[in-house]
Amino acid sequence: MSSENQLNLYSSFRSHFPELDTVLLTTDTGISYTYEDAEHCSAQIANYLIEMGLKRGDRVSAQVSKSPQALWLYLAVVRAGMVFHPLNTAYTDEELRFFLQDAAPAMLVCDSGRSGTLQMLSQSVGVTCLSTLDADGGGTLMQHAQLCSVRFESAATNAADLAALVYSSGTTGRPKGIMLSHGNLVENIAVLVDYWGFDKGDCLLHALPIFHVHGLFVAIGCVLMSGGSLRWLQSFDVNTVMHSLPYSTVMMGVPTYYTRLLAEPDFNVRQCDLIRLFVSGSAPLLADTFVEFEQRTGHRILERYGMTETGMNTSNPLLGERRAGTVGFPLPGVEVRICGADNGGLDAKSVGGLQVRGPNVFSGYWNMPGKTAEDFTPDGFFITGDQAHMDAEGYISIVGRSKDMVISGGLNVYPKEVELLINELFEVKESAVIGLPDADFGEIVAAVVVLVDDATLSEEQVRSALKARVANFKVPKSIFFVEELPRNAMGKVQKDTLRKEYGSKAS
Ligand code: MLC
Ligand code: AMP
Repeated sequence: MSSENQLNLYSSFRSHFPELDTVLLTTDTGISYTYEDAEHCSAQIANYLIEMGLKRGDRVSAQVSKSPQALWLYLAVVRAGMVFHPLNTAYTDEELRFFLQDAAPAMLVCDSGRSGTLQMLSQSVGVTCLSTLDADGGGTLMQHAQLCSVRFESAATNAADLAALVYSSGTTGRPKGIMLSHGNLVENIAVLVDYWGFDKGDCLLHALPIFHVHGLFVAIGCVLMSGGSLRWLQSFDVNTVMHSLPYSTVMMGVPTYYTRLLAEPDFNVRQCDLIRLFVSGSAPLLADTFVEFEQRTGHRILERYGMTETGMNTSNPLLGERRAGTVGFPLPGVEVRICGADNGGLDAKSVGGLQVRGPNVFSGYWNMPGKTAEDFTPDGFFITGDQAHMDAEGYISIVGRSKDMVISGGLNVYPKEVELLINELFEVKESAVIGLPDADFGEIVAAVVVLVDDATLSEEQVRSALKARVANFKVPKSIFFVEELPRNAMGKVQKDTLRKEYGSKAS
């Protein structure tokens, strides 16, 4: 392969680093780390991974708390040409077993509190190398890495080489590994830096988790590719966010972050003195929230639209009008079309399936060539499963989903996965899982359950059975017991009827 194709995400970041003694991030406990820390610590971890026998292309799975060291780990993995596989910290052992079996990583990094259980679990699925990394940076990973050299030459990866493997569940209940290349990430982040006007003077308030595209690639990427800095919060705590806003120029969040800020009587315009941009995404931002936020702060939140498979696709403009209820225009280099069932183009203003093509679009699902082929059109557009329309000025609105999916507080839940688990309960005949509107999370997961004759089961029993098996955010917050589920003539459960019936009854 010619050197023209050479591209490494870390090297692309590195070429935008300012003087290495510049502060890169400041934590909520007031500890600062410089760009030199990022450069040296990621080199040490990369050297350690190689010392442990890991090679280019090997997956490194990480189920770790958010910490500066977790960020160094991500940078080290892509720097060494390995594949970063982030895992939600809420995943249970059972969920983890699937991910480890499927991704077959060469190393798992986890919190030392879980290392006993995970040691056995990972060995049982053939993952022999385990390191620990705790929220305070302690654990075996940094202990060993600190003994390694602070010099490391980034791997000469190519644009098409994998940088990350990020899982999302699917409509069949089986999670899919989304393969993201160095090219996908570099291209998309570079466009965002330019489109949103990032530069080295920016300080981004980072309260998002770092196991998803939004917090990991978009937020961190924009900073590292512009030489700016991060106000690094452990998680979204509304008071800490209000205290951190006065030091920040940009905030990125899911809509819940903005509704939680608005719910605080103390949240005010003075805290936003330095802020030049609020960005929202991962779930629909209600027009009411947009309007209320502008009334309270004078800021019009910039809403954008993306997916794990594609990174960011569309955005409201930085300088032009940001329109409530829309996700703006296709980003430069990203082709977006709205199609009917036959993939044909539609008349202006019609609602149809949104499809995307561009250098940001992933290369396929890990070990699932059939599913990959199914989700692309013959001319190379990715079928997102989102329903959209475009207004006369070209603003796109996401108006629904053809995929059965709930987005709760920015986290996706696929009903099928939860239904399968509920249906496994001895007392349950069948169930339907739906999303219901919620003022805080946007949508919450709810379950409508039919019991077998004479069986008894409480909401709490269903919840605790599920909590043992899946991450908390997938556990239904409302559960309704019914005699039977409404079905259409074809025997399909009518989820719309359930959503209408239970929409106002969610607890
Ligand atoms: C936590 N819980 C949730 C939840 N988060 N339940 C539903 N939906 C969620 N998102 C659970 C908790 O475990 C707890 O369960 C109970 O709900 C109440 O928790 P909480 O204290 O209110 O939640 P909190 O810890 O404050 O977290 C809420 C949140 C967080 C919104 C701050 O979920 C968050 O940061 N979400 C962002 C997710 C994200 O980064 N999405 C980007 C995906 S990338 P119990 O049982 O203990 O009471 C993507 C692409 C793109 O979509 O376009 O960006
Ligand atoms: P994920 O699988 O976590 O990457 O989630 C991607 C999905 O989030 C998209 O397919 C959309 O359904 C949804 N999404 C992301 N941003 C927005 C937005 N601004 N408005 C509406 N839905 C969004």
